[in-house]
Amino acid sequence: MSFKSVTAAASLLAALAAAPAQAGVIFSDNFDADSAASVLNFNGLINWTVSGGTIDYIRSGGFGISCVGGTGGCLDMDGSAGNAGRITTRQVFDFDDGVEYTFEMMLSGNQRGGASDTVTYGLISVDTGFESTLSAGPLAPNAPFATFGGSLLGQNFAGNWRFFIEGAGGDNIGAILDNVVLRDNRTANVPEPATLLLSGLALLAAGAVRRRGR
Ligand SMILES: [Ca+2]
Ligand SMILES: [Ca+2]
Repeated sequence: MSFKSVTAAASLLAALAAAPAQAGVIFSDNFDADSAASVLNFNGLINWTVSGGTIDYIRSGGFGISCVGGTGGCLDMDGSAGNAGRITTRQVFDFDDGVEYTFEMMLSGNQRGGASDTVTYGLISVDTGFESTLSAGPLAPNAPFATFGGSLLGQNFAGNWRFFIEGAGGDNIGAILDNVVLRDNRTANVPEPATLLLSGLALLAAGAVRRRGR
């Protein structure tokens, strides 16, 4: 390897090392970019389709609702049409068998009094329509934001899937959803390969310099 190609490779690796440190994240949504204002029965989510009812898009502070961090956007999982809706990822995930993935979302109570709310979530197979469903809640109306979800370990898991999250009921005040994250745990908990490569490259470069010095 010439010194020039070593330099070029080092530049490339430096760029890789500067990539976001969110190791393992294969999908995330904080709902901050979907709309500049609150919209009832919103159906224009960037990353999700809405079906089986409606959701409301909330800009933090709208309708007396705070999103995570008191800023940006979030969703009321029971919209304003008397039937809580389901959101389903537009993205299809091609999972591998035997691999652990982690799904997390933040939910608060409805923040407006009244009955407690439950949310279901899970995977739906694009290939067969099969659904694997879990439940979060019930959440008291004043329950603060907390993380729900957990690991999904694939057995007979290969294939194409979408994620869904669905409110329950129809009183038009639902649990509040924010900060959805999906991780591939193969890469979430290991040292960044770019760091290891850079170490190897430093050794190569040292060797090249030694040879030039002869
Ligand atoms: Ca948000
Ligand atoms: Ca409700």
